[in-house]
Amino acid sequence: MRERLIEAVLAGSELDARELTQALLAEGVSARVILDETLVPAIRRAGDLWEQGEFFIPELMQASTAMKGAMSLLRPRLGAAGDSAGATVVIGTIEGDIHDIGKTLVAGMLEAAGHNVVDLGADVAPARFAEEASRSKASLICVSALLTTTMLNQQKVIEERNRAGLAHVARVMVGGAPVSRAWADRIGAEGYAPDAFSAVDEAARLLSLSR
Ligand code: B12
Repeated sequence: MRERLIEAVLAGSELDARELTQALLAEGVSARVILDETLVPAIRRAGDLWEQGEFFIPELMQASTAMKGAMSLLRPRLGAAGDSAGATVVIGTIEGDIHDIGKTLVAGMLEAAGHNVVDLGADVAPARFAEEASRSKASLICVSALLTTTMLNQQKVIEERNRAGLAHVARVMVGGAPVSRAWADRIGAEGYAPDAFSAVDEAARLLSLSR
């Protein structure tokens, strides 16, 4: 059934992807296993097919829509054992970048951990993160980037945050496939996590610094 779910994502069939996800859940397979061992490999395989010239952007878009449909069933079940301090978190994908699957997963995990998440979506201007953090009194700003070109703009979020006088109020956590701890250190981001699961622990660490 997992192979069929991978096929459904690759075929861009949201309906099938949702049905198969539901069936796997009914069989008792955990949401995390479905995500890690089926959906994430499926979207990566779509990326490989794209690199090999077998997929074009529309196929990749359909695959991501199918993946998001399946993910919406998993999100309420991805309960994380993190800090449920109920902090306000502002999250978005940086300006110039429309990749939002990973960001949405991180947002879902933080929500599952008990935080109040304000999701600004994708292609978000650096100043907008700081404005929203100020408006919603957020203690954490999360910035996703999937492109080596757009990750440069993550630094601008930190500059805008500092300019708004929020340096000691709202910590910044960065992430996304090309992002690393070394990059986070270089641009002055307080936090970094390689995936949505460790993002919950990293958020708890950063929030404990703020207290
Ligand atoms: C799906 C996809 C798309 C879809 C996006 C649909 C959507 N709504 O998101 C579409 C088709 C639109 C797309 C477009 C493009 N794409 Co694209 N895309 C991908 C693909 C195949 C998968 C990305 C994905 O969703 N992965 C699955 C998620 C779960 O993983 P993730 O995003 O890494 O997120 C995890 C972690 O990184 C982390 N994380 C993510 N964000 C955050 C944030 C924080 C705060 C934290 C702590 C953690 C964290 O946690 C997540 C969950 O565990 C990748 C290839 C790949 N293998 O990654 C290419 C890829 C990212 N795309 C690429 C490119 C080049 C493009 C285009 C420029 C193509 C073009 N010529 O038009 C455009 C960009 C348009 C733009 N301006 O943004 C390149 C980037 C190369 C680079 N290094 O810069 C890649 C790597 C493909 C490749 N090998 O060349 N793409």
